Amino acid sequence: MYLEDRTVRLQLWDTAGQERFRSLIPSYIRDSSVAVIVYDVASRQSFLNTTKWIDEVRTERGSDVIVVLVGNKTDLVDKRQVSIEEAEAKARELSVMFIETSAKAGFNIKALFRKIAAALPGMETLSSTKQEDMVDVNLKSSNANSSLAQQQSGGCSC
Ligand SMILES: Nc1nc2c(ncn2[C@@H]2O[C@H](COP(=O)(O)OP(=O)(O)OP(=O)(O)O)[C@@H](O)[C@H]2O)c(=O)[nH]1
Ligand SMILES: [Mg+2]
Repeated sequence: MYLEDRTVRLQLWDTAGQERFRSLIPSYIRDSSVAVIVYDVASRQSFLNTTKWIDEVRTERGSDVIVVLVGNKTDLVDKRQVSIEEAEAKARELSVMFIETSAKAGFNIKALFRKIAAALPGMETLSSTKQEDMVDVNLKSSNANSSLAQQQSGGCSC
């Protein structure tokens, strides 16, 4: 995919979520830069299950891996069991990225992959990533008068 002036090649490995394939998953995790953990917004149980998957990824790779929690099937509006707020709170608490999608409606799929690509090591300089990771830094001078004088003279206060 193209991200601003860069070409990013993503290799995707789709693991099976069923319990009987569980023992195979650590070998996928070990070689991956990103883990995308998908639940169904119409299934509270699938949302609850994501905790153990996130734990498993963290146990295997610590902070060397980017984790994205994805709430899929947003098209099932009347069947929703997990709110976006609850999922966002969980993602914040576990320090993982989060996005809601609908594979069926094609909603946010491109955004998901752009988010993943932009979060990869070495992509920090992209303006699209800088925006959401930006932190407000308030530089306060101990001498209010000198700060004011600098501003008035057009000087930089940093
Ligand atoms: N309504 C709706 N159904 C979806 C969406 N995405 C997938 N599905 C359906 O959900 C079911 C499960 O989809 P899969 O892609 O097999 O899910 P999976 O997580 O890969 O399942 P495993 O490979 O068994 O772990 C299928 O019937 C899909 O058609 C979506 O965005 N909306
Ligand atoms: Mg599958």
